[in-house]
Amino acid sequence: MRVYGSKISYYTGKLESYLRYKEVGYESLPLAPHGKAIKLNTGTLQMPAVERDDGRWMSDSTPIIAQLEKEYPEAPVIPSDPVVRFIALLMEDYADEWLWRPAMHYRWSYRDSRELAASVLAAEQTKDIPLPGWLKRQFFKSRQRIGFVVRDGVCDATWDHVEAGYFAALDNMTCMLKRRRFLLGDAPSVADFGLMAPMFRHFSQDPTPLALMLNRAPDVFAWVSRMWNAKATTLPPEFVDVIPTDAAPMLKEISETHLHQLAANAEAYKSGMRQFSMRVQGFEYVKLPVSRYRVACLEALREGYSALAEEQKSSVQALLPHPEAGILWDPDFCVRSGYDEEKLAPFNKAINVYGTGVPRS
Ligand SMILES: N[C@@H](CCC(=O)N[C@@H](CS)C(=O)NCC(=O)O)C(=O)O
Repeated sequence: MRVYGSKISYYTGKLESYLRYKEVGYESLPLAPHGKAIKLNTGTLQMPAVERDDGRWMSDSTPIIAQLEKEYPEAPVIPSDPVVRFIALLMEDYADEWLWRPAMHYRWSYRDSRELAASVLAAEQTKDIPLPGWLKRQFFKSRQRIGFVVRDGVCDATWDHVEAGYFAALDNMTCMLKRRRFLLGDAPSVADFGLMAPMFRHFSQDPTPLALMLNRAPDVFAWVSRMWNAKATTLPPEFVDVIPTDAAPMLKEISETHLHQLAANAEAYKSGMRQFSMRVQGFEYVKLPVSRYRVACLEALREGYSALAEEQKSSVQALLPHPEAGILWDPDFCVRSGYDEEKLAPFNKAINVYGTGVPRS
C-alpha cells in the first residue's frame, strides 16, 4: 500500500507505527503532489490517505486501523475484553481529538518548532513548486497557526490550560508506564497507537515540547521509541483483564476535557451553529469551530457503550464516575451527524475535522 502523508504528521505517524508493528509493508509518499487523486478517491484532503494495491483508497486513521485489524488478525491491537476495549478506544479518541490542540499549539506558537516544521513541510510537500523557499515556509507558518491554533481557541486566556493538557497527558501516561511497558499491557493496544499521534511526530520531535518531555516524562520518551521499535511477531498481545487503578487520572482528564468538548460540540452542531464556546476545567474557550466529524466520534463511542452487556456498562460507569462522562450513556442525547451511516469507513468519502459537512458522493 502507498501511504500519502508527511514525515511530521500527527495521524500519519500513528498509522505508520501501527503498520510497522504489524509488519505490513508500505511505501511512504508526500501528500500534496497527489492531492487531486486523493481528494477524488477519499473525498477530502487529509493525511494519511492510503492507496491499496487493489485500487481501493482509505482515509481516517481510526477506521483504517479497525479495517486492517480484520485483514491482519494476528496479534490484535484491539483488546478482546469488552470493557478494556471500550476504554482503549476512548483513550484513542482522546488522543486523536483532544491532544490535537496542544500539539498544534506547541508546533506553531513557538518560533523554534515553527521554523523547523515549516522547513520540513515546504521541502517535502512543495518540492516541485517554483516559488522561493521563504515564501513557501511563510505559507505553512501562517496557514497552520491561524487555521489550527488561533481559530482553535488558543489565546492568552487559554494558553496555560492548553499547555496543562500536555503536562496532564505526560503525567498520566507516566503513571501507567511505571507499571507496564505499554498503557494497557505488555504489548501495544489501540490506546498506545492513538497516543502515538501526538507523542511521536509532534511532542517528541518538535524542539519545544521535546525539551519538556525529556525533563518531565522520560518514561514517555522511552515508550515512544519502544512503540516505534515494537513488532507484533515478538510481542504476544497481552492486555490487562481489568482496567488498572493507575488509569484513573487519565480517565478523569478525558472526562473533564475531551468528553466535555464532544458534548458541547454536539449541542452546537444540533443547533446549526458554526462556532461554540465552552468552559473546561475553569478556562473559557470561545469561538471554537463546530466539527461534524466529532459528532460522529461521539456517536461511535456511544454505540460502543450501548453494545456492552449490563454488567460491563456498570464497570464502565464505575471507571468514569465524572459528570462529563454521562454523555456516553445519556438516554436523552439525540444529535445525529448523518456521517457514514452506511458504515463504509475507511472506504467512504471522508470529511475532515472541521469539514462542514455535506457528504460528498
Ligand atoms: N481523523 C483523521 C484526521 C486526519 C488529519 O486531520 N490529518 C491532518 C494532518 S496530521 C490533516 O491532513 N489536516 C488537513 C489540513 O492540514 O488541511 C485521521 O485520523 O486520519
